[in-house]
Amino acid sequence: MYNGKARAYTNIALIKYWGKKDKELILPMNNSLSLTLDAFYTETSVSFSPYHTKDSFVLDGQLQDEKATAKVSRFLDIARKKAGVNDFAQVESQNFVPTAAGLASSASGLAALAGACNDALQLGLSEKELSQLARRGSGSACRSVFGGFVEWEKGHSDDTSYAQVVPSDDWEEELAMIFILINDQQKDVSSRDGMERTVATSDFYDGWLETVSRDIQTAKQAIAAKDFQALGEVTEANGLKMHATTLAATPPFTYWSPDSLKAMNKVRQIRQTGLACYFTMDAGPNVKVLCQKKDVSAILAALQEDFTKEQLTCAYAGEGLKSLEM
Ligand code: 2P0
Repeated sequence: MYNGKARAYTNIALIKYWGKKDKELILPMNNSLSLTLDAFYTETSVSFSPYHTKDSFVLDGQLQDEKATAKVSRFLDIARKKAGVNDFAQVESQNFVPTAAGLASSASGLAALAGACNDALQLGLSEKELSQLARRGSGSACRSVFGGFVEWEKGHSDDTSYAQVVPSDDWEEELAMIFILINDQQKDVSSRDGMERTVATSDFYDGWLETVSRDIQTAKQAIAAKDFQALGEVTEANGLKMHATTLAATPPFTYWSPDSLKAMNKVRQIRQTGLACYFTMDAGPNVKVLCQKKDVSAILAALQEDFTKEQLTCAYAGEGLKSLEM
């Protein structure tokens, strides 16, 4: 029996990953840039043993079905191949999220699993190699290997596609992200299906690709200059462009719900009162608000005029993947 355990934090992209060039290797169409956050994380332990007769996956105390276990098994196969091991594994994961509002993240989950496998199988991977391995589980997971600002270099092969830290002189310590949890009755389009449909059919996808590298440059310059307005503006614009591509897909779809629009408008109103804050959204209805730590209480107070306290969670910069004692 050989065991490993690790913790990884979730990350939110300021410049989004949207579309795959290679589905098998999970190579993205464009670079992305994220902020790792402290509020949501996953702890995962894995134990391989010749006595296990199949892989099993327990998430938050619940034994998972075949479909969820198959996704974990596909990832374990990659790790097993690296180690030259054939044993089955028991995987146990716990998501730490402040409320049960659908914020469980594949980024923290697959990054933690990569770290746990690295320890259990004694793969001795560097951070760069851990990022490459996590990417095979879920694209955004490669960014959760690192803390603070992180860029995923799209690369052109398994070896060249990985994330690295964006130098920031610890500026992220001055920033925050407020999550506005939106309850939504809509049926989900998974990010995996959503990006596939968009790449295959959206008339706007070429426009997305044409501008995203410029957005990455703008974001990196803003981080280097500690220019919050510039970072906020490019974050908000890039997120809107990503969501615009879904409206031009066939069939069209959107992750926005009426309350998402209400939240976006509220953020614009708060900004007009002189408090710097900018929104972004991912493959779901929740709205995330990038702001500066010094403004958090004023922005929370303004958001509470339209949203309940339970809907609001504030996160700060988080750290990278960490090995834990079993
Ligand atoms: C991102 N998203 O950059 C973008 C923005 C959602 C919208 O990465 O198929 O779970 O496992 O590689 O990483 C969510 O997609 O997708 C995501 P897979 P993943 O954060």
